[in-house]
Amino acid sequence: MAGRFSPLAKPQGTWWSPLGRDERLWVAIAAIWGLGMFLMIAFIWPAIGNEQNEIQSYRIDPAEFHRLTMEFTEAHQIGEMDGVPVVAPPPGSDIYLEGQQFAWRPVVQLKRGEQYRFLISSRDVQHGFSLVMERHSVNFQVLPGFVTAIRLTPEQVGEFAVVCNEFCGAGHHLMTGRIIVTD
Ligand SMILES: [Cu+2]
Repeated sequence: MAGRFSPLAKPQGTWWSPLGRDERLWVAIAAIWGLGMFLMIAFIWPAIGNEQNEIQSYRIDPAEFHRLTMEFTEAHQIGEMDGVPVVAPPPGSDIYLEGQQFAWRPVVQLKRGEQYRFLISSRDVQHGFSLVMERHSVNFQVLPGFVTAIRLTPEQVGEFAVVCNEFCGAGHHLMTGRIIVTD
């Protein structure tokens, strides 16, 4: 009796007996399904999908990233929106976008059909970067100390919200950035 509740004792019952027919079937279905999803993600969508974003990341000192963002903002500022600077960098340029409790800085104004490279990082805590834009819908984590770089060619004119998708504090719900695309 004493051995019955010992983790070393052989368990009682029949659950360790060989798999039954139904169990084998369900394990096989799950394995095939998993393999199918792996093939879709790794090979099929990259070959035929049109929402593929080339995403890179590298390490950076948050203070250095902040300095680069300020430098970039000063160089290209054209105005202000709700206390956040608005920048209009030339096509082809690198764009620094910094998340901070509770805002994305700066607001970026782009030209339709031109390519830009976004460099995105956080100054303080973990944030989420979520953008819904034709061919460029992305959603990823933004961490202090890491830069996420994405190439973006806006093909639609309009105002796009950058939503923080990671709960980052009391003002999280207010943390919306802006990307403006003009002709
Ligand atoms: Cu946030």
